[in-house]
Amino acid sequence: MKTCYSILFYYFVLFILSHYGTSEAKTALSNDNVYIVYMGANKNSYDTLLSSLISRNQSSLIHTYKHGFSGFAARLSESEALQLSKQPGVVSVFPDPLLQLHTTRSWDFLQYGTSPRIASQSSHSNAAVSPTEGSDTIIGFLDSGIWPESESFSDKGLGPIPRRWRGICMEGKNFSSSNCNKKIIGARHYSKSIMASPRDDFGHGTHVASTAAGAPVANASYYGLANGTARGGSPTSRIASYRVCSNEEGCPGSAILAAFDDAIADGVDMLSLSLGTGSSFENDFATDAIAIGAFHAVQKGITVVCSAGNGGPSPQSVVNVAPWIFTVAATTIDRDFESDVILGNNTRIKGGSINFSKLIKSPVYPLISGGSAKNKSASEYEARNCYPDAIDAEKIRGKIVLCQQADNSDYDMYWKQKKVNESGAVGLIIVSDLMRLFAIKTGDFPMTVITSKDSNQILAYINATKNPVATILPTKTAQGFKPAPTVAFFSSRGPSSTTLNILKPDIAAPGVNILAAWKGNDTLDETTPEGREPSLFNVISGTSMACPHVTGIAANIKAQNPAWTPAAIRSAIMTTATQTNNINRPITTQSFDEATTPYDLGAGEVNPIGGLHPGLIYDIEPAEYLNFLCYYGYNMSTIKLIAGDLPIGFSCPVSSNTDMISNINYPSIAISMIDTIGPIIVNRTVTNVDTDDDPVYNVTVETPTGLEVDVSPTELRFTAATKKLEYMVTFSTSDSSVKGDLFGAITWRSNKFIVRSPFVVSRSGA
Ligand SMILES: *[C@@H]1O[C@H](CO)[C@@H](O)[C@H](O)[C@H]1NC(C)=O
Ligand SMILES: *[C@@H]1O[C@H](CO)[C@@H](O)[C@H](O)[C@H]1NC(C)=O
Ligand SMILES: *[C@@H]1O[C@H](CO)[C@@H](O)[C@H](O)[C@H]1NC(C)=O
Ligand SMILES: *[C@@H]1O[C@H](CO)[C@@H](O)[C@H](O)[C@H]1NC(C)=O
Ligand SMILES: *[C@@H]1O[C@H](CO)[C@@H](O)[C@H](O)[C@H]1NC(C)=O
Ligand SMILES: *[C@@H]1O[C@H](CO)[C@@H](O)[C@H](O)[C@H]1NC(C)=O
Ligand SMILES: *[C@@H]1O[C@H](CO)[C@@H](O)[C@H](O)[C@H]1NC(C)=O
Ligand SMILES: *[C@@H]1O[C@H](CO)[C@@H](O)[C@H](O)[C@H]1NC(C)=O
Ligand SMILES: *[C@@H]1O[C@H](CO)[C@@H](O)[C@H](O)[C@H]1NC(C)=O
Ligand SMILES: *[C@@H]1O[C@H](CO)[C@@H](O)[C@H](O)[C@H]1NC(C)=O
Ligand SMILES: *[C@@H]1O[C@H](CO)[C@@H](O)[C@H](O)[C@H]1NC(C)=O
Ligand SMILES: CC(=O)N[C@H]1CO[C@H](CO)[C@@H](O)[C@@H]1O
Repeated sequence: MKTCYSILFYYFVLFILSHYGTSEAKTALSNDNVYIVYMGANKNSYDTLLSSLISRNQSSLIHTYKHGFSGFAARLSESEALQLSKQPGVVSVFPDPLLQLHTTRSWDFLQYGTSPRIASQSSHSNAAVSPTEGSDTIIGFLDSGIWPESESFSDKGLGPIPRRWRGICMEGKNFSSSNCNKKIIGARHYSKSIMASPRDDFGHGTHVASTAAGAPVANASYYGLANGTARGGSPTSRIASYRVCSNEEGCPGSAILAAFDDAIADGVDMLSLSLGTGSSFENDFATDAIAIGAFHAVQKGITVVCSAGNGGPSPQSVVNVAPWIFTVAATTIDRDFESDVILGNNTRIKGGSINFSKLIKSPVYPLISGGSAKNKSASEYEARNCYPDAIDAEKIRGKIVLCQQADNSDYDMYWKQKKVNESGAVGLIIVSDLMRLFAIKTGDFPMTVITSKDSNQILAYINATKNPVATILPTKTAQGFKPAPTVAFFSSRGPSSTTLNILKPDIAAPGVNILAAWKGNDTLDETTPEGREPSLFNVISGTSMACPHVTGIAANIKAQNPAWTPAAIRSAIMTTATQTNNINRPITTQSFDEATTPYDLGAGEVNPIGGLHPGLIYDIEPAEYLNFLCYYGYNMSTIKLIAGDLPIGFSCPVSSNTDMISNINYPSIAISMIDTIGPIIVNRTVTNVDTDDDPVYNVTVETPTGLEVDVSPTELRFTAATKKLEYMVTFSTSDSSVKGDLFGAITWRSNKFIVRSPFVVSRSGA
C-alpha cells in the first residue's frame, strides 16, 4: 500500500529536479564520515575539545556551533567519533544525517529524475489571512534558499529592518548583498562548494517563504491557472533565508544545526522547516538534528514550525515529533484544477489535472478502456491498469485510453503516460480516487484523473456504444470544490513512534496544489507548455507547503502578542482549529468517505484568524521541556549538559517515567493506558488571555465508546486576579477488553470562545 502511494506521489506531483531526487534517495544515509558532536548549551569543555581537534587536523572541521548551543561537525574516523563521545561535556556524537525536503516522497530503488513540486500560499487557499498591520515578525526559513527577484519579496511599504536584527546577507554565486532588502533581511548558506549561494536553485525555498511571508502579488498564476492575488499568510513579516539544502549535498543535519545556531544569534522570532527525515527514521532526541536545534530555539522563545512528512497514509509515519516542535499535516483546499472529459453523447465527467493538451473540444477521439486493449498474454487486471506490456499498442493508437489506478498497482501514472504516449495514444484518463484532487502536471500530453464512481459512467458508455469517442478539455480553475478540506493521502500520520504520550501531528493546513513563487529560470521544467516562458509561480504539494501556512499564521499571532511563548502560540492555533469541512461534516481523508482522527490532522484544520483570539491558552514555559527529558529517560547530568544552566532547584522527579509525559501542559492529551482499566489522571492549566471581562467556561467532553472521562471542575471562573486555573481529567474504563486508539475531545466554552483539545487514549499496545 505504502509503496504504491509513494510512487504515485513521487512521480506525479513532482516532476523535475533530478539532483534533489537523487539526494532524497540517500535519505537514510549520512554525509560521508561527517559526525556531529553535540555539546548542549554547555560551553566549558568546548574550546578545549575544539582546539584539540583543530591541532590534530584543521581541515576536518566543517561547522562550529557556538551561539544557540555548543558543538561542531567534523570529518572523523569511527574510532575518533567514539573517543569524542566519551569526552566530558559531550552529549552525543552521531553521523551527520542527510534529510529531505518534504515535497516529495522518496522512492529508493527507482532512480528516476523526478522531484516534488510543492505548493505555497495561494490566492485561493482557505488559509488566506488578512495582514496584520505593523507586524514585523522575523521568520527564518531553513530550506533550499531564495529567489530574491520574485515580486513576492518586494519590500514596498515595509518599514525599516527591525533594530533587533543581527543577521547578515551573505554573498555567493549570483547573489550579492543587494539581493537583500527590507523583506529579505537575511540570507546565509552552508555549503563549502564554490557554487555556494543563498540563491534557490530548486524553487522550494522560494515557494515556502512566499507562502508564509510573501508580499501580495496581483495577477499571479500558473500559466493562467489559479489566477488572483498571491500573498503570504503574514505579508508584513520579514524573511531570513538559511540555505541548508543544495543539489550537491542534499540537506545535511550538520548544516541544519549550523543554521539553527546562526538563526538564534541573528534574532529570528520564528523558524519554518519544510524538511525532515523519511518516515521510517526513528531518532533519539539527542541525535536528531532538528529536535536539537529546535530545542535550543524554543528555549530562547523562538517558535519552530515543521512539516509532518509525506510518509502517509501509513500509521506512525509522522516525523518532527518533539514536544517543543509545532508539527503540521497537509490537507486539500477547495480549488480544483479541473480538466473534464466529454463523451460522445455529450456527458461531461469532471476530472482533475493540469493539462497542456491540444485536443479539440468536441468528442471526436476514439475511446478505449485498458481492459479492451489487452495484450493476449497479459491478465485482465494488468490490462485494466494499463501496465506496460499488458496493453496492445496497436489497439490504442490514435485513441484516448481509460486506465484504472488500483491502489496496489506497481506502476505509477507517469509510466502509464509515457507508455501510452509511446504507443501513439492521444490521451489518458486515469481512474484514481486518491489522486483526483492532485494537480498532476502532464506536460503536453492530455491526461486527466477521475473518480472510480465517474469511471463507471464511462465504462457503461463504452459498453453501450459501437464507436465510443471522447475528448479531454483544457484545465480550468474551479473554486468551491466539495468536500474540502480533506487530509492529503501523503500526509504523515500519527501516532509518534517516539512517544505515545504526545499527540502528533499537531495541526493540519493546506498542502495540496498550492500556488506560490518559484525560481525565475525554471527552463528545464518538462511541464512548461510549449512556447511559454517559465512560470514565476508554481503549483506544488506536500507537507512542505502546509508548514509555512501555519508559520504565517503563527507570525501574525506573535506580532500581536510578542510576549507569548512558542507553546502559547501553538495552543492558540490548535484550540481554535476546525474539525468540519465545507459541507459541515467531519473532515474526511482524501478518498472522501473515510473518517479521520487526530492521528491524521491533529487538532484539526488551521483557522487563519481563530488563533488571534483563543480565549484560553495552554502555556508551557520552555523550562518545562526539561521535565519531558526526565520523563523520557535522560539523567540529570545529560539534561544539565543539554540545557546549560538549569532553573534553580530543578531536579528530575524521582519516579520519572514516560507516562508522566502526558502531564506536560500540551493543548492535546495523549495517554497510553495499556492493559489497565485506570483511573489515569492528567492535569491541565489554562490561562485566560482575554482582557475584556471575567469569563466563565463550561466543559463538554466527546467521549469515545468504552471509556469514561471525567473532567473536574466542570466550570472555570476567571477573574482579574485569577488568570490561571487548573483542571483534572480522569480516564478509566470498566471494560478491560477495549482495544485500539480511542479518540475524543475536551471543549471549554464561554459565551465568547470555544477552546477545544483532542485526546487519544491508546490501548493497542503499539
Ligand atoms: C585531514 O582531514 C581531511 C578531511 O577529512 C583529510 O582529507 C586529510 O587526509 C586529513 N589529514 C590528516 C593529516 O589526517
Ligand atoms: C542569476 O540570477 C539571475 C537573476 O538575477 C537569473 O535570471 C539567472 O538565471 C541567474 N544565472 C545563473 C547562472 O544562475
Ligand atoms: C537557474 O539559476 C540557478 C541558480 O543560480 C542555477 O544554478 C541554474 O543553473 C539556473 N538554471 C538555468 C536553467 O539557467
Ligand atoms: C492582470 O493581467 C491582465 C492581462 O494580462 C491585465 O489586463 C491586467 O491589467 C492585470 N492586472 C493587474 C492588476 O496587473
Ligand atoms: C482569472 O482569470 C479569468 C480569465 O482571464 C478571469 O475571468 C477571472 O476573473 C480571474 N480571476 C481572478 C481572481 O482574477
Ligand atoms: C505483449 O506482451 C508480451 C509479453 O509481456 C510482450 O513481449 C509483447 O511485446 C507485448 N505485445 C505488445 C503488442 O505490447
Ligand atoms: C509523446 O511521444 C512523442 C513521440 O513519441 C514525443 O515526442 C513526446 O515528447 C511524448 N510526450 C510526452 C509528454 O511524453
Ligand atoms: C457491458 O454490457 C454487457 C452486456 O451488454 C454486460 O453484461 C456488462 O455488465 C456490461 N459492462 C459494464 C461495465 O457495464
Ligand atoms: C451517456 O452515456 C452514459 C452511459 O451509457 C449514460 O449514463 C448517460 O446518461 C449518457 N448521457 C446522455 C446525455 O445521454
Ligand atoms: C492533579 O491535580 C490534583 C488536584 O489538584 C492533584 O491531587 C494531583 O496530584 C495532580 N496530579 C498530577 C499528576 O500532577
Ligand atoms: C455554564 O453552566 C452553568 C450551569 O449549568 C450555566 O448557568 C451557564 O449558563 C453555563 N455557561 C455557559 C457559558 O454555557
Ligand atoms: C493550463 C491549460 O489550460 N493548458 C492548456 C490545456 O489545453 C488547451 C488546449 O486544449 C490549451 O489551450 C491550454 O493552454
